Amino acid sequence: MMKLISWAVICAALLPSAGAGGPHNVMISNDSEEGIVVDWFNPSTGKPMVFSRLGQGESVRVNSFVNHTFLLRADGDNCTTEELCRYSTVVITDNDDQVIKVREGLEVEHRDSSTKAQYAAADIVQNCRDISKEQLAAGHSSDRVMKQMLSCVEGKTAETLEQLSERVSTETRLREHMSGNLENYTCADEKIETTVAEKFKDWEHQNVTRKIHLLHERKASKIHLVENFISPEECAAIEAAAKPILHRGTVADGKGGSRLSDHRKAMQAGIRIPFEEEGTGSQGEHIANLFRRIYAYTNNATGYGIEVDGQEDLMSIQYFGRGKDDKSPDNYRPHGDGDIDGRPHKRGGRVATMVCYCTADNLVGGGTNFGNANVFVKPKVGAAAFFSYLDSETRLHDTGFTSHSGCPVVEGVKRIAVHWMRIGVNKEMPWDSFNTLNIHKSECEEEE
Ligand SMILES: *[C@@H]1O[C@H](CO)[C@@H](O)[C@H](O)[C@H]1NC(C)=O
Ligand SMILES: *[C@@H]1O[C@H](CO)[C@@H](O)[C@H](O)[C@H]1NC(C)=O
Ligand SMILES: *[C@@H]1O[C@H](CO)[C@@H](O)[C@H](O)[C@H]1NC(C)=O
Ligand SMILES: *[C@@H]1O[C@H](CO)[C@@H](O)[C@H](O)[C@H]1NC(C)=O
Ligand SMILES: *[C@@H]1O[C@H](CO)[C@@H](O)[C@H](O)[C@H]1NC(C)=O
Ligand SMILES: *[C@H]1O[C@@H](CO)[C@H](O)[C@@H](O)[C@@H]1NC(C)=O
Repeated sequence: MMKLISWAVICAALLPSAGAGGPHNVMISNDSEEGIVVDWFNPSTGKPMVFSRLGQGESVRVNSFVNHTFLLRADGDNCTTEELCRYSTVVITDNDDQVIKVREGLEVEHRDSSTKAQYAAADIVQNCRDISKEQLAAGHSSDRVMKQMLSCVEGKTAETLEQLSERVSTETRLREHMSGNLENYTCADEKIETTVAEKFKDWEHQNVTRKIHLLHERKASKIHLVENFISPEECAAIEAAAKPILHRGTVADGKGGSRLSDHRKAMQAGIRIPFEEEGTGSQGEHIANLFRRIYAYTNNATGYGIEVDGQEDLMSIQYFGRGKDDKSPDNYRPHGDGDIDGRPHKRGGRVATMVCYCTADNLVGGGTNFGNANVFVKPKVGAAAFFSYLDSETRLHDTGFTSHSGCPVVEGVKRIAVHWMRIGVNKEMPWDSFNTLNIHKSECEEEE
């Protein structure tokens, strides 16, 4: 319900001071638990005067001018206007479409045309989230709710934000905002299966043809599922190499190093590639074969043309379920493996990842969820999830579609062999001559 103030009564009080910008249409609404009193500061006397009282669902519209000040206070407070208890003030800006919402604790949200895009995005997400909540409550599957939420947000952003120049950054923000909320629903759904691809292709390598599911296909971001990518012998060789050196995983610390974090809870072991064992029929040869296959596939899928020299080790990562009551299950919260901020590639930075599924014994949870791309991969022994996050032509990184999580492992064991691929490394400048900010160590030393 909109409270209408008689213009005749207030116009006199709201006359502009000389040279002030406006008038601007301003709406003030009560979004709080308590009644709100709106006082207007008379510029000539400097004294507040009661302009409106806003009860349940009420708002008031007024034409006002730049620098006019309104005072907002709780109706219930036993205060005189001279001696205020709790209050907030708001100053009218020189922009159109001003909306002032008074929230809990007299917190003021003041929007205008300059902040519109930002708030439009938040509103759309809120609105779509409310719809999704209702659907979840009505017992729809979380997969279906997620799809509906995505199309809700996409549909609305297209119509609402098209005109606004902030489109790209807003959509990125939206996707992140949204996937944060959907992440938990998706991971908690035990029945969810791997996303069904719209397109498939075959990849032939050394006389073996493998089926590829193209789950997400953009220039700067691709997500593929490769069937029968890793053999049982290869998995066994990796597990044997990992066993004596398993330790708790770490994350980059933003200062060039790494640290322990609850966002990444799993055991891992880095496995050096024993190229010297190639052609010997040993266990090490299996590992080297897999490694070369990873590069063959990556180059085929992306055109990066990268080589095995100077690259990171293979990583064996193992997640152990401890049951539904475990408050802190093994998982890896949403993250990008390299830069996914749309910016140009930094030399030596990661550009693609291969996740090979080796063990999924009695597994509950543990899916790989690409929340922003609406892609979910359920671990399947022998298969691999491939994703890349650099456009090989423009050399610009993905804008967030390959952000992914390792869902909490509730029961069973998940073992994966992961490899992160980089561009700009070689024998002379291997990956570990760069720190986690992709600054080559010699550059740091020069600066110091
Ligand atoms: C509003 O206030 C600011 C800061 O005091 C001042 O710089 C500006 O000129 C004022 N604008 C008008 C239109 O009075
Ligand atoms: C408000 O405060 C005055 C002075 O302290 C007091 O006399 C009066 O009873 C109070 N009114 C209410 C409704 O609390
Ligand atoms: C999702 O789960 C994580 C970990 O339990 C929690 O920290 C986070 O707040 C949850 N997010 C939402 C939106 O519920
Ligand atoms: C990728 O492999 C397929 C067949 O396996 C082949 O037809 C295609 O030309 C390859 N593409 C590139 C870019 O190497
Ligand atoms: C693939 O098959 C062809 C023809 O049978 C054979 O000549 C070639 O050596 C095979 N290549 C590999 C890598 O096994
Ligand atoms: C603001 O006014 C108070 C007192 O009338 C009501 O109790 C609140 O419900 C109302 N807030 C909203 C959001 O309408």
